[in-house]
Amino acid sequence: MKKRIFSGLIAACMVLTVLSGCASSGTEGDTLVLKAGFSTGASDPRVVATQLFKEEVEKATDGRITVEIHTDGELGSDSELISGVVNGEIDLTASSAGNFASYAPNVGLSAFPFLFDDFEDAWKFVDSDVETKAEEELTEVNVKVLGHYDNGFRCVTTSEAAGPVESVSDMDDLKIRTPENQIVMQTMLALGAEPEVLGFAELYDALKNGTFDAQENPIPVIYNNNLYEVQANLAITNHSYDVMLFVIREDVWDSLSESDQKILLGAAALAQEKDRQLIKEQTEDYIQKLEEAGMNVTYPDLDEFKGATSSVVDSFAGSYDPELLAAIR
Ligand code: EAX
Repeated sequence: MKKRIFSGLIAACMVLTVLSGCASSGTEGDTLVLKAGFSTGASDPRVVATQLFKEEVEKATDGRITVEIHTDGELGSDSELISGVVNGEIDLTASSAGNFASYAPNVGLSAFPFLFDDFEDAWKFVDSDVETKAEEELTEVNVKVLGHYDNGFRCVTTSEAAGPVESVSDMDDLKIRTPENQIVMQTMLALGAEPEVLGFAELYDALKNGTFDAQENPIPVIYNNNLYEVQANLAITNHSYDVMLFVIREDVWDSLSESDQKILLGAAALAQEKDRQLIKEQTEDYIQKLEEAGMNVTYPDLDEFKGATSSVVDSFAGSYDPELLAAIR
């Protein structure tokens, strides 16, 4: 009899061990390392903001969940970082919304030329349900949006040889590097330039060796990644607002307990605020720094640029949800 009770106890313990093993996945107690990758340097606001996200998450979980930050394209270019999240090699990244368009065509519509007058105008849109609707398709490709960082308003820089951009005619035949963003490329084509895609981590050297005459990026990116060392002129075009999606692998997100999900969302909200504050400040302060670093800054007539790019939205009529396009118009 004793033997039967003893073997019953053993069996019961084995069942409990198996159950607690299954039940524990995704609840309190699991340690987790989240690998985060970025195409830019550590001083870029998206990385500074994610550093705050890291600190908040590690503090709130007593180090049970940790975040590993990799910068300068170490884990790949923007499109490789995004595909890394999609196929589960990378857990977190932040990249311009337009870089996600190949997975979710409606995402990135906030990049249409001259859509917003200032940051408050842009943040109102990005935090609206129109943007949420545009991002819905991302969940089908394993991408969960944790927050909206800000890259700023994109401006054109050119080499000494290409000369400054004072008007649209100075954009004619300009060999300009762009990210893999169809709206930005169409905007450059509408201005008469010749856009070509290149990963951001290779951009500095490509400008240095003259592969491109020009590139376009927001003021903070130009300064924080030292592009003023290889570009002589900056034209304040603000031609495209560049929202960034701060994203996590959906499968990892789904495996988290509700309380851990709340911790990540709270940390992402603080990071988003930090990023936006830095980008706004740097956009206002860094033009002077770029002039002090030797860049020749011009302020072209933006009405001419707006006129030349007013047809860009129409060229995407077929590839965006008509309701979303109507909201944009
Ligand atoms: O900010 O590739 C680009 O031009 C993007 O702006 C990139 O994320 C750097």
